[in-house]
Amino acid sequence: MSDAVRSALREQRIETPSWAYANSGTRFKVFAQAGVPRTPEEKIADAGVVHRLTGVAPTVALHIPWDRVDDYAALAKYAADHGVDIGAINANVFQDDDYKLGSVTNPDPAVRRKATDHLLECVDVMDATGSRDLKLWFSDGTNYPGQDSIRARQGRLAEALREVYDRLGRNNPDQRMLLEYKLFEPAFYTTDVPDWGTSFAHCIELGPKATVCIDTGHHAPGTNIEFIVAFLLRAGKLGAFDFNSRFYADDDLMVGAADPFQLFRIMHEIVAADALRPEAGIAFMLDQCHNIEAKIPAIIRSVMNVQEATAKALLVDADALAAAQRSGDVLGANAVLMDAYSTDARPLLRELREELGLDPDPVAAYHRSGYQQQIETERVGGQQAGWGA
Ligand code: PSV
Ligand code: MN
Repeated sequence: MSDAVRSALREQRIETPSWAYANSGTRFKVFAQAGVPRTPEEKIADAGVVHRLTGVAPTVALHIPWDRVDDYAALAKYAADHGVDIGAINANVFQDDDYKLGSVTNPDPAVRRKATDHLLECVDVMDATGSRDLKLWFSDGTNYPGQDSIRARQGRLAEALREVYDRLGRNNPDQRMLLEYKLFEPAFYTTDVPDWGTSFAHCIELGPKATVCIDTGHHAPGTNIEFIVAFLLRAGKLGAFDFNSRFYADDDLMVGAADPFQLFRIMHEIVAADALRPEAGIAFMLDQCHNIEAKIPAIIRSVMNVQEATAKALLVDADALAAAQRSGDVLGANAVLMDAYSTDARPLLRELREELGLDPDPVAAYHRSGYQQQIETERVGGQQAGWGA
């Protein structure tokens, strides 16, 4: 492994989401697990363990109000004491009764005001935690043709985004807005931010602090996600990933579980554009739910899956690829990519972890650590965190 590959892997940063440590499920059933956090602090403690074992997950994203506390500066201090920083602040304008017909696109101006105020509150939270990124996902849309004006809703969306955008950076010039899209669900007919093009257009209108967040689970089957990655990278408008994988709709399974080749192709575009470096400003985040599997080992596994895909992307022989592409050698170019993808990157990553003083097998290290038994014994009573809690 070349020094460049080694140092790129050492520098890689993957953010874990607070909600992945909590209980989750489908609309049919949430299965509770023993030892699940009851407070934002306990979620952060779990994120600290994932970082300690993997060495590449130094930030944890919060979701407001799921992670609402009285003192966010104190929460950031608590996180630092556990070896992690607070990452993106995710707004939540999808769980109040008021939002039945939408949040920032609701036909009622009073509901729009309430939703926009929540987004502004999230920027206040960012000021207190030192977070750079505000991540916005809107469940807004309609279920039936004629229900509302599609065009008017776009106008209302633009207005709310503008107000929030203009509030960014008052105390921290690095603050950014990440606008996430999702094809459908919960709205079934129109969704107000359904695809990367809509998100891109709003981000362009807003200005340089607004960029697109690609949630890998939010596309129609067969969508070429690496094309979207390449396009947005060229335009300087790719801000972040919400990594997960899907077999059918938004399944929120472990990244790299359903289609590791797709993850490799995505990471190849990132590496080819030299966008892996933290200074490139792309946040590599997980957005997953572990409904039936043990949560902390699943999150560790997910971090490792991203590392593996990244290592393979870094192993692509860029010179050989460029030469084959220049000479129109279709099979040769494809072979260069497939050679890298077919390489077993696990020994390299084990070596790297040892160099960093980590256990080469973080999942086994977790099972040996006794942490799971500890949280199962200690976290008894109280209300386990989960959707809406
Ligand atoms: C919506 O499906 C989404 O991907 C958004 O990122 C939300 O914030 C997150 O899931 C909630 O789990
Ligand atoms: Mn997401």
